[in-house]
Amino acid sequence: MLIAITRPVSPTLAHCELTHLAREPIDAARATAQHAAYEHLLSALGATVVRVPAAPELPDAVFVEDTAVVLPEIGLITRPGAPRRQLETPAVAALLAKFRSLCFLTPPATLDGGDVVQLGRSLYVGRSTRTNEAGIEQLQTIVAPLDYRVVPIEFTGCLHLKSAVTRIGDDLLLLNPAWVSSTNFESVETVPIDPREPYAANALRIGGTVIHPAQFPRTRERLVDRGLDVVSIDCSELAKAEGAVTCCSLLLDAPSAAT
Ligand code: CIR
Repeated sequence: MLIAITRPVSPTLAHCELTHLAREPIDAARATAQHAAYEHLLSALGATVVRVPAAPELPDAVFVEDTAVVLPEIGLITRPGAPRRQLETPAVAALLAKFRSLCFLTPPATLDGGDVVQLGRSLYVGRSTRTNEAGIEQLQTIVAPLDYRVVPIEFTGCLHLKSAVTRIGDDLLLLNPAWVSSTNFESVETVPIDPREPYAANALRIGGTVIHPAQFPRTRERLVDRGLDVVSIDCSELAKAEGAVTCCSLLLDAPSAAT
């Protein structure tokens, strides 16, 4: 069964970390409603939503993607690059331990799950303000025996690699060419976002469906033209906190008995 790990929106979301966006008021109640619709959609698409307990005092706790990298073989608990966000990981680890053997990054490594794009046995990892060389090296050491290769990627313009590129098909990526070069992903086809929608590359694929932010209709058009099944969702309030659709869940397969 497909498990989607999520975590409630904190009432302190307006105090979130921000890197590329100017701070503006965030309506936590509206963000909570958008998050509830997101969870509902995950359920409708066949996922069992399992929530990490709320952490009202941790503004960015809703962005669970950054706290772990989940592979079929292991769950790697990260050390998020924003020090305040490292407080988010223990509760995620406690829950993820029900589904995976856990590994942990250790200092001085930092790595955000939002910087890791998986394509088969390749883990593309963005060099970012959150993910450092030690983080990439420790990831490599942990996953090499499991037969994964780690490919460091340069990108620019956004917080995480997954803001610039995400997987929307078995061998298909949605990508902002202004932020990351498609030449990094050899032998994989890419769909470029509409250049007027720079934040539109973050999409979440579940089965044959692509969840995509409703704020980006022009890029959606490109996905639909491509024959993809797209469900648009309003995550405009979470976007003010520099989040989008991948960052609010960790998706993993688990045997039915594990829940
Ligand atoms: C942060 O700066 O860490 C949060 N405000 C946003 C994190 C979004 N995470 C993601 O896209 N993977």
